[in-house]
Amino acid sequence: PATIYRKDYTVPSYLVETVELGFDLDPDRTIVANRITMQHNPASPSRSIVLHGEELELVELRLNGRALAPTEYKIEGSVLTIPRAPAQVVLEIETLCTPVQNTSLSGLYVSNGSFYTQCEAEGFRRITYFPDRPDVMARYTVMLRADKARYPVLLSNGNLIESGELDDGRHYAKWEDPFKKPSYLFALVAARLVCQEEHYTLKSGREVLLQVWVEEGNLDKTDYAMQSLKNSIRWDEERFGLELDLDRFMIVAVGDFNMGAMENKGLNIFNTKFVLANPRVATDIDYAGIEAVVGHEYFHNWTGNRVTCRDWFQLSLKEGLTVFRDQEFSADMIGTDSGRAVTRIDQVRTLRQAQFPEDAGPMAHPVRPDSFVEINNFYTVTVYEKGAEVVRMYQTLLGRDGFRKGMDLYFARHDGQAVECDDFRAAMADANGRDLRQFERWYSQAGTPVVSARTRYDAVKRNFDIILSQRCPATAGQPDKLPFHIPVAVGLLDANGKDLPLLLEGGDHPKGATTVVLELTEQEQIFRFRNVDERPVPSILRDFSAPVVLEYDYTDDELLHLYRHDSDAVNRWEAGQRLAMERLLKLTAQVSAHGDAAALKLDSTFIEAQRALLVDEALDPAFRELALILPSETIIAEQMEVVDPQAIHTARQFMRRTIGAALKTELLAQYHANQTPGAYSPDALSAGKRALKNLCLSYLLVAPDAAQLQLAQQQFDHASNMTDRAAALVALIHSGSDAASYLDAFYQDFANEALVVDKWFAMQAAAPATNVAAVRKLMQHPAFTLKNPNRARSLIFNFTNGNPAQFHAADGSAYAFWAELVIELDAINPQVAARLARSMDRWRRYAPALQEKMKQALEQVAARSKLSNDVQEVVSKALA
Ligand code: BAL
Ligand code: ZN
Repeated sequence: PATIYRKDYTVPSYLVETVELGFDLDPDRTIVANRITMQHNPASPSRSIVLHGEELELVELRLNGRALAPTEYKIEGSVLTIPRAPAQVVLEIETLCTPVQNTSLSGLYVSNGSFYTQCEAEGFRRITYFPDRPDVMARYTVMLRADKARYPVLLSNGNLIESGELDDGRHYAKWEDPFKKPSYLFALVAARLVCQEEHYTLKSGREVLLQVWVEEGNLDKTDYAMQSLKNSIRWDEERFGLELDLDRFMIVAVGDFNMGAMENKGLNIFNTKFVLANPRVATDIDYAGIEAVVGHEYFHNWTGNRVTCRDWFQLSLKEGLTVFRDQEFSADMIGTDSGRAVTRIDQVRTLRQAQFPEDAGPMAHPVRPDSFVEINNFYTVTVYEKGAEVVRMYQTLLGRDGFRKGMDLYFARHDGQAVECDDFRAAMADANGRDLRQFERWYSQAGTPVVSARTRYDAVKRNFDIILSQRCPATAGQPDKLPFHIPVAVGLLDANGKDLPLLLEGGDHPKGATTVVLELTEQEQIFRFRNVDERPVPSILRDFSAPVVLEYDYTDDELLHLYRHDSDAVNRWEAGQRLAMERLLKLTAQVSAHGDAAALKLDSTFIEAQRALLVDEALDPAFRELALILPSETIIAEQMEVVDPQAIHTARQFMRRTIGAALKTELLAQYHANQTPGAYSPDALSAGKRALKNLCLSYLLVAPDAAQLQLAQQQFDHASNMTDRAAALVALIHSGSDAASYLDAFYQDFANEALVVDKWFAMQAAAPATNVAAVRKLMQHPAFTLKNPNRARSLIFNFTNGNPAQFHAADGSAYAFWAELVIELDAINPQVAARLARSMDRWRRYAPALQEKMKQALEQVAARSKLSNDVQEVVSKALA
């Protein structure tokens, strides 16, 4: 397959003004009539009309009223070219497609008997021939016709302008989108659905109609999505002055969906996972996910839809920015500093768990990639989460007000346009009179920068110097990197743990500031703080001010000091993680050397630090929970030269068991102190209490006695919400006791709730006792199917990515399983298959015996003759 390069971008030869689409919807044979008015783009030297189409049967192609003979156009692969076209063109195209056979879930497809679409990135070309590229923006009118009994609800983008009856029990609906949009934002739904709706008044006084559409039987699970939508609308008005531009905004939930959700103009289509919730079926994490994703898709209406991407290399222009916006929304919804810090810690954990490994692996790419084979492979944690970090750094450098000025200028300049990441950066720079040229490297250079800090204290002159240097590891195609522009937020703690007022030489921060942002732009720089009366403990990279690895030679005492006192909650948490990581790495090395956990020891210093934190009632329960979670097995693996997954698991379990035993009294006390009686509420404080309580339970259940087992069993039996019920079940599964009867009971209770059945598979997939044979057995369960992405991910991905000790079993049996599943899934849904293929990204970091077997599995997949571009790109990069 061909590689596509950013440098090869050319403007579209023709620009589209209007699109009129007519659909006669039938699962086996949908007829799509498409009338496009277009005109030659004066900026293009080409007079060829270029259209994209895939899996379509072309019935007729007319140009300015005349049917074209097959000799008058050319179809090569997925490109249809009409050479020597006139300047003004009306194209009429009739095609056929077969939605019921579309298992890729890209384009028009059938889920549970109804029609849905997914067009980003390149799904529209599976619906009709079209210049399917984001810089072609047009106005759409859509006529939907379908059987009324089977598809009573007919939806598309924009406003409903007409509807009525047709012959033979059919009906129609005509929709018009008043805004021009790229084809990837097109959507239709024809389904048997019901909705929760509400009239909502915008700040301006204008009234809009909000709807959340779901399958019958799910109307008791739409309240939180609706509330989140209203909160999102209000937040974007208040924080960014951005108003909903449509009279009607719809969310539709569908069970078969590749992504989390999709921001189609006025008609967001969502994975059910991010809409449906009530206390019985959804956990606190599910509720938080719904708020974030509803916000995310809504915020795209401005950052993505009104201003879109020139080409798919610019994907982070809308995704990084919109993730940042949804992160800020979620933090503002909690509304407290400690709540904000908790959301920030979660973001850091995601980066370390998924983005740093990606940035160090064979699929490493810049936030704005230079090339790709399959764009669907670039909906990554780098484009999304690192992209959001890059946007966050503007705010860190420019301040909230400066960032807002930049946003205002961005919309003033580019509303209605398809633009580049550079345009966003220029708006930020110009609105603030700042030179952000060097900042461009965050978009163009892959890899996680390492910031190395040294300090020196001059007691006579009362100077404290922080010497920062930076480097960035080589990545594929980028052996050498230039220095980044890195904001490093710093504070200094005195011996009592108090923040010192800072006086940075050459700095222009306010007097008395206790955190200042150092701007590291060179390979090495010295920052001098004056009037420092004693050697302080530096708190560096506060609030995780840049997506980097920070190296600093902290002593244990310094880390303990920060862990006790740092006013910056993120760095306070970070100090605990460093203390834990040092120990985990040592313990892992010991297990590797001796083969078991017999001789392991955990020092009381660490245990006492954890005890003190656990019982510190001044701290937010959610913060205490995060502080007590040890770095994950994946994050530990990233710190090792040669990864030994079993040793990591053994060492981490040893540490959890030791903490569980040593803090038993406090864990029990906190377990009881953090109950949330009364009606369930997903608010941050209640959710934090449940999180802490359930973390205590999990520690108590690592090596439980009868009383502790009973605690979990009782929680399972009497839980009034899914958070507590699922947590009890997970604790029981991980305890090593026989949890079969609880698993059965859980399944029986929720067999009709697809999202809960996903949880049931997921918790078993990640359980320490689940080996590949057990996964194969679960695949035989009547509720399992590879065709539903959520189900496939729940069992297969949670095993390959969430159960490293079993996935890396010494005999390589799980690697063979992985290869089998990648191949099987590829025939069904290449996007999902390619995600699974990524489980092998880090294969070169394992011991030679494992490496050899992983390589064989990769080669087995690569050798298949009928691979999708998606999977081929991933495995060939892994093997390169
Ligand atoms: N645009 C794809 C789904 C999302 O990021 O919202
Ligand atoms: Zn998005």
